[in-house]
Amino acid sequence: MRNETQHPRVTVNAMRTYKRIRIPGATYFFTLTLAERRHNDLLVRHIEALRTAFRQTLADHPVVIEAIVVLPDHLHCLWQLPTGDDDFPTRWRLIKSRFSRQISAGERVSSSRVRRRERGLWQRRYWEHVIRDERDYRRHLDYIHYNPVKHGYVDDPKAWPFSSLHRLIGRGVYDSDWAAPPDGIDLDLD
Ligand code: NI
Repeated sequence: MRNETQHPRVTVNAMRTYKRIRIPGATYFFTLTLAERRHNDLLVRHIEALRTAFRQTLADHPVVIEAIVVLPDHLHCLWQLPTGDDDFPTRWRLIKSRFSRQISAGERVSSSRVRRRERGLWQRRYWEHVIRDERDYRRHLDYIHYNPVKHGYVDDPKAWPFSSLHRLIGRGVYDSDWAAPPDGIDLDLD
């Protein structure tokens, strides 16, 4: 995974065939994607299962979710990790498996099939990026909230229900008429 940050406390952990840069207390942008993307709307169809997986995981391993958008087959979010904590891989592993287990349980399939689906529902790899500065933060914030328009689901970002845009408009981070991508959205991240 590519990361352009420079930081004195960087530790690089070898994970299988690639490396992740882990910085305690940093803010990260993540993209997680289902393995099967064609005609797959599992994440929004089972949004309550996804919320439960997040809630259970973050209860024991808190993060500040600065922003999030859930699309039918992938999600993007910005997390701020607690001071001294760099363990996002554990959090994502738990969220992914807890979501998968709820879906599998609901579909009453054989236990071997459940195990296969639990492994295979999500892409094993995910994208992470350490936020470098305010400008980088804002770019990724806007990227997240514009994403439902980028992917063609809605014309107005506010029309997408599974997004933190509404919450951030409420807090005054965005104007209530925010709709068009400002100059900053030049990211090509899916
Ligand atoms: Ni996307």
